Amino acid sequence: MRSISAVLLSLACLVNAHGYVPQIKIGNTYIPGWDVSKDPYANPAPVRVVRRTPNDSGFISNPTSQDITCSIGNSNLPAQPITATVAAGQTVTFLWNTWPLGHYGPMINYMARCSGSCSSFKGNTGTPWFKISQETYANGEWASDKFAKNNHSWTVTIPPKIAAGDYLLRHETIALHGASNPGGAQFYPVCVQLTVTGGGSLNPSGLAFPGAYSATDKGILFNPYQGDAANQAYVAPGGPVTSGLF
Ligand SMILES: [Cu+2]
Repeated sequence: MRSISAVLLSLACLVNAHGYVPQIKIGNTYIPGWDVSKDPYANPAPVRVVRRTPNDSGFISNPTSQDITCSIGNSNLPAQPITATVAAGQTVTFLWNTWPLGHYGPMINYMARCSGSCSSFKGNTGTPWFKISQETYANGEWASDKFAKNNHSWTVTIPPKIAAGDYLLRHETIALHGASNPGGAQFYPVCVQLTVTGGGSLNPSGLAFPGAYSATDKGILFNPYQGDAANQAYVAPGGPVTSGLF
């Protein structure tokens, strides 16, 4: 049975625009992201390090669609011609414009080495992706609520041991408030184009987007209201964090 609050949250979901990433921060430097409220309408289209989407801040409900790679419509849009430079071991902070409490779910981060230039790399074929970090549920709180309470920002550390080069960083939250039914999970991925400097010699890969997720994965078809999430031992989709990166 769905609680009243679950129903209200679902309604809020329908009428409110969802969050997006209008700004990122690397070290102490703020860099424009993709502002869904303005950037799709600007002419000429702005050049950004965060991959563009149409005028859509909604969610993806089919984890095997082309949209799962880098957000809605991204596979049909030209990639951006620039990257942001970050040293291996340094952090990238995603400064979302908003995020609601109660969109229970994990925060997950992946990377993929751009084959050739990131400006011509879609990331939607082969298995270039690897998981670099994730948080699920800890200390009585979903990672998504920790994110919402932290001024809807999330900081990702670039693994110190990956090889220097150009990469996509795929940052994602999955909202599980409606995920007890198949197709009810909501995916919110966003990709940023990075040039990683320094680093080590590792060149991990192994995951595909689309491909890494299916609608019936335990971490995707999941009822977050069925008792304490800790007792359900929630396991995020996409497998474990790649070992040896840090
Ligand atoms: Cu929502």
